[in-house]
Amino acid sequence: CSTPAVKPTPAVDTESTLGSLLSFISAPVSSVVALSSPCWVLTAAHCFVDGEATITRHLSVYLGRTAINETDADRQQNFTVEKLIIHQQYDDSNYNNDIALLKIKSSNGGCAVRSASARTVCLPPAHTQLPAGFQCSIAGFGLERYFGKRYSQYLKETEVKLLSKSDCTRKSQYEDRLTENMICAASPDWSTDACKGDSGGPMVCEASGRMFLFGVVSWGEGCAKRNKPGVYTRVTNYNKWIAVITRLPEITKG
Ligand code: 4AZ
Repeated sequence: CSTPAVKPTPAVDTESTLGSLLSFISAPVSSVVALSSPCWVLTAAHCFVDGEATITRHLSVYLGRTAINETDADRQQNFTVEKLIIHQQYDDSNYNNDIALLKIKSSNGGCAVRSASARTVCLPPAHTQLPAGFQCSIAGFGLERYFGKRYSQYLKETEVKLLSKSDCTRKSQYEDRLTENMICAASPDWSTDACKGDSGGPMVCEASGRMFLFGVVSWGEGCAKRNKPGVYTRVTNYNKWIAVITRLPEITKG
């Protein structure tokens, strides 16, 4: 991985330089995804299995984009999706194992190239746990309000703090809806959160001077709602799964 701890410094209110660490996928719903190696993008399974089956030839990945309707040929890298790997144990009923990998390919057959606006993110060592209260960043093009209609035109980012399992399984929060493969995060005053359309996007946390991908935006009851944190796929439970898929020759070669 190659993600130094660059703190996002939004140029304008709605735009985020955190987008430089991330990439953007156009279908089935606009969302931000995390690039875990130059050929692989890590995202959420439920982005693909809600509703109709996804056909990979209908998917595109755009790296380095920070505005939905603006194409900047100098910054952007475009890809088709060669493979879509949805976790075999993904459970649509409770979003357990909400994780997927996309293998990307450019028109000349290559993978992503490191640039000022696109780079890979570090995966934390298996089963690493950060303490409750640890601050992490999330980003996406999702709704600004749960009952809103329009997705954000610009990539946005915000900060949330990790919650302990005992907090998040309280009766007022998610009780037994939380599995071992999920991690909760929220803002202490419930003022900011991930929302619909942010799914599949990254939650990155800074440790030892680098940004690590600790979570994938997965679900939550409402957005920025009191006692209803955002729920993220616990990426550190999938190191082996990621390693097997991205290294197996029969899978990586197709
Ligand atoms: C969604 O539907 C969604 N507040 C994602 C995150 C959250 C809620 C909904 C968390 O994609």
